[in-house]
Order: sequence, then C-alpha cells, then structure tokens
Amino acid sequence: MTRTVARLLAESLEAHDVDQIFCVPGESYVGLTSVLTERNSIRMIVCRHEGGAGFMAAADGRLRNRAGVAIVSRGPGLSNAMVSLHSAYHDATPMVMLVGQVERRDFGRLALQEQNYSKLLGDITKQVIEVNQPEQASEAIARAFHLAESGTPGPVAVILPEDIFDETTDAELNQPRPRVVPGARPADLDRLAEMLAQAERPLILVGGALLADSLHDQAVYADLRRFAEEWVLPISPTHRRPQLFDARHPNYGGYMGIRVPRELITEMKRADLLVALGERLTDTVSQSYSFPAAPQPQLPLVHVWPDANEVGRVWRADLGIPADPYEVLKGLLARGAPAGASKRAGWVSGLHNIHRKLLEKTWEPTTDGINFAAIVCEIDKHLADDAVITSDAGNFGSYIHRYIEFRPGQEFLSSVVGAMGSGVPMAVAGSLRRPGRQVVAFVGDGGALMMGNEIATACQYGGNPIMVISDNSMYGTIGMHSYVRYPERKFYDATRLTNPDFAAWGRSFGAEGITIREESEIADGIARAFAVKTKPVVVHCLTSALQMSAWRRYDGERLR
Ligand SMILES: Cc1ncc(C[n+]2csc(CCOP(=O)(O)OP(=O)(O)O)c2C)c(N)n1
Repeated sequence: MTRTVARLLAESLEAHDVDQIFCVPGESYVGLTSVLTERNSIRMIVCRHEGGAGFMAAADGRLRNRAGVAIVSRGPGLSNAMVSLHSAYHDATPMVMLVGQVERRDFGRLALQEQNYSKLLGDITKQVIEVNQPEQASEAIARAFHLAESGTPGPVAVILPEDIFDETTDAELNQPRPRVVPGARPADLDRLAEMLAQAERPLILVGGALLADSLHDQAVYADLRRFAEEWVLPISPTHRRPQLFDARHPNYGGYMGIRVPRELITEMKRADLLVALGERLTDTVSQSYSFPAAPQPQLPLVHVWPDANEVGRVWRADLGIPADPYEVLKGLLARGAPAGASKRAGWVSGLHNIHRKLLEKTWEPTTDGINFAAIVCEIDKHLADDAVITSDAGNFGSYIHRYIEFRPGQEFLSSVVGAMGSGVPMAVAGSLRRPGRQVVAFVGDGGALMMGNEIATACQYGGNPIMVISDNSMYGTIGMHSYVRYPERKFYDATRLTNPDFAAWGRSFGAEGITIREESEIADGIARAFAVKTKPVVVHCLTSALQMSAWRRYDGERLR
C-alpha cells in the first residue's frame, strides 16, 4: 500500500496505542501535525514549553507504563526539551520524542536551527534514530518504542527531516514488538531464597522497576505485602517511590530517600543482607555511595534490575539478577517462606518503630512564615486513596516524604534526578490521564516560575490539578547548601527571590487562587482548594526560609 510518510508515522503511532501526544508546534514538523489532526485519533496537547511537554510525556509514560510521546521542533525546540530527556534518562522512564529536522539536502550546512542530534543527545537518550529514507519511518517508530520500554527503560529520539513527511512509500506498517521480559534463572532464585533464609537482618529496597507493567500494579502491591509478611522482612521504598509500600504497614522499614535521618540509617546499617529489588541504585539512594559502599559494599548485596549492563556497573553485587523484579518476587513467593523467618520480627519492628517516630506529625512554629510541615500535614488529611501527587525539586519536597503517609493506590510522580520545573507539567499530565481524581503538585517558588506556566495547558484541556507553592522567597535548597559549605557567609547569598502574588497569577490563567499567610488560615484554605474540582487551583503559601527543610532549621546563628 502506498502512503505518505506522515500517514505511515501516524498509523505506526496508533498501532503503538498512542492516544495522546504533548507538543509545542514547529514549522519543521507541520507535515506530521496536519495528518495527526486530520485523523483525529490521537489527542494533541499543545504545551507552553518543550520542557513542559517532555515532562508531561515522561509522566504519561509512568502512568501508562508505556513510552509517553512528545513532539518538538528542531534546534530551539529540542534544546528546551533537553531537561526532560536528561531527567527521563536518569529516571529510567520510557519516552519517545519525535524531533523535527532541517530538509535533507541542507544537512551539514548549519541551516536554520540545524543540530546534529546523534552528537547532541548521545548522553541523554538510549538511542537517536535518524529517519532519512521514507522506508525507515515505521520501523523507526517500532524500534523506538521497543528500546524505550525494554531493559533499562529510557528516552529515545526519532529525528524527522521537514521534507520527508509528504514523500510516499510502499513500506509496511511495523507492528509493535512484543514486550521482552527478562526472567531469573531458577538457580539464582534458589540462591537468593537461601540468602534470605540465612539472613537475620535483611533489608529490602524496592524501586520503580517493580511497576514496569501497570496492568499488574495492584498485584505487585499485594505480592510485595505478602512477601514482607510471610518472609518477615522490612521493606524500604527508595527515593521518590514512596507509594510502593504502605507507610503504616508494620513491615515498612523506613524510606530510603535522600539523606536518611541519622537514627534510621544507623539502624539500617546493621543489616546483614541488602536486596535492591527493582532499584537501579544511585548516589541518592546509596547515601552518596556509602550504603551500600561503592564499589565494594560493606554487606552482602543482591541487585535485581532488568538489565545486565546495569547490574554490577557500579557495585560489586554478591548476586546480580538481570531480571524483571516482579518475576523475581513471584519466584520467591512460589518457593515459600523459610522456616524460622519469625526470628526477624524484632529487627523488622525495630526499624518500623524508628520510621513511625520520624513520621510523627509534629513540628516547631516559625517566626518568619509558615512551617511548610503544617500545610503538608493538612493536605495529607484530604488525600484520597487514589490521589496523584507530584513534586518538583527543592527542599519543600522533604516535608512530603516526612509527613505524607503514602499508600499503594496513590501515584507519585517526580523527576527522580531532581530537575526543577517537572512538578507542574507532571501534575497536568496526571490530571489529563486520571480525570476525576485528586491531583496535587508540590512546588517551591523557584520551580513554580520555571515551568508553572503549564497551568495554562491544564486550563486549556480541562485538567484541574492543585498547585501548592511553598514561597520562602528563595531558592532555599541552594541557600542551605551554601550555608553548610560556607557557614561564615550569609546562607541566603545569591539565592533570594522577589515573587509575584501567586494566587493572582493563578487567577490570571483561569485557575482558582488561594493565599495562606499564617497557620490559622491553613485548614480553611486547603479545604477550599480540595472543594474546587472543576478547574486548577493555585495555593500560595508564605513559608519560612529559616525552616530550611523538614529536618533542618537555621536559628539566625547556626543550622540545627
Ligand atoms: C532545572 C534545575 N535548575 C537548578 C537546579 C538546582 N536546584 C536544586 S533545588 C534548587 C532550589 C529550589 O528552590 P525552590 O523551588 O524555591 O524550593 P526550596 O528549595 O526553596 O524549597 C535549585 C536551584 C535544579 N535541580 N534543577
């Protein structure tokens, strides 16, 4: 069958179940958008910044556990989008980004907005696929999805020259490649079961790869819980994956996030076996490569991740299993819990008690604005069991992980690598993919103005996230880092911000705007925010800069 490349691309995307694409239009790919809009089978979400479009595609990828899709224009468009590729690459998030390119006859001339994407994107994508022949178009889409979703998931860029869309081709439509699921060898599962049987103080870190197939999400949660209970194990969700295990469950062994509080990490370090199940392990999770120590861990380490290249890359694991972690979990359950697992009950409850103490909803009042703890605790009272929660990067996020009692069913989205600007676009995507559910984005005043303009996209497409802004008039995290390194200098040097009235700013988009200036206004302000439901809400919270995070306060003299 003869058809244009644009039509073949559209049909290929449809064949891959793409129902929504995030874009900022560009002249380099109007040949494709005109066909996509004419066919009307895929919803085009027109965004305000390519970074926003990319973060939305990444969030959509997480919510569907299929690659999310964005289209951006060449040169400036792609350059804006790079932060989302960087983030998806580090976060192992599946994503396909289609990128316009100059006409083929102009390659190499430095034509308007030309970039060499194979060079430029080498370190932030799994692969760059340049489509220079019409015959390659459909195969490129099939390959891009396969690569994005298999092994260590990640972003793949497909480069499309402006003059290719109207050409015709007889090439066949490439159907999606069946998903490849790497399984564990029975001998490895036996060994892991034996190591777990012997261990007196094992610690199980669980990470995002456990949720590689959304169809199984509920089954994963239930099986993980069974595993914890029957095998008597402490389960520790890793950085930015808090929803994996119920924070109130007695087997919750503490959140393995960025800078674990001293009481908890000291106890965790008494472990005699560490199993990283579906966690890639990064400097964040490993407490700057100290637990487990890299490259030689100080305790036996089992690393389960669906990619042999990754297992053993940084750490010398005693047992590396390059497999889908859920397959490993099922394999262990099938073997049955070891006799005598109850010997670990004291170890599990010891960790859990420290965790419960850290979760206590207590905080000290502040003199220079609200302690953000009070806002987050109030929001936790309203969060539904199926709420979608997103977080931008910044110290305000520490309160989310300290005070919200996450549970499976809730979905948490953020840039694990810590890219500011991700929180609002991810909430917009959450709101579009999960209509009717509560969607709450936590952002700082810094991140709010980096990509908060995507609240316009929510208004345009009927999304209704609640955007909660912690306004401490500074890039607080960096203020804190400056102080920690150079305590003799003023901690806020070069981090101060003068902000707009964010509630009025929100209203100017068509959102509801609410301001919370002091603790006495919190209960009413948050209740009003959750009552809106029909449009986005911006909640402007005037927070303390001295209370630098959920764990640290500057008292005017020193950091406590
Ligand atoms: C895109 C990007 N730029 C810069 C940084 C470095 N950075 C990390 S946190 C932070 C400050 C965040 O400030 P804000 O959003 O106001 O939150 P706060 O830390 O004050 O709670 C900065 C600049 C980053 N992570 N991402």
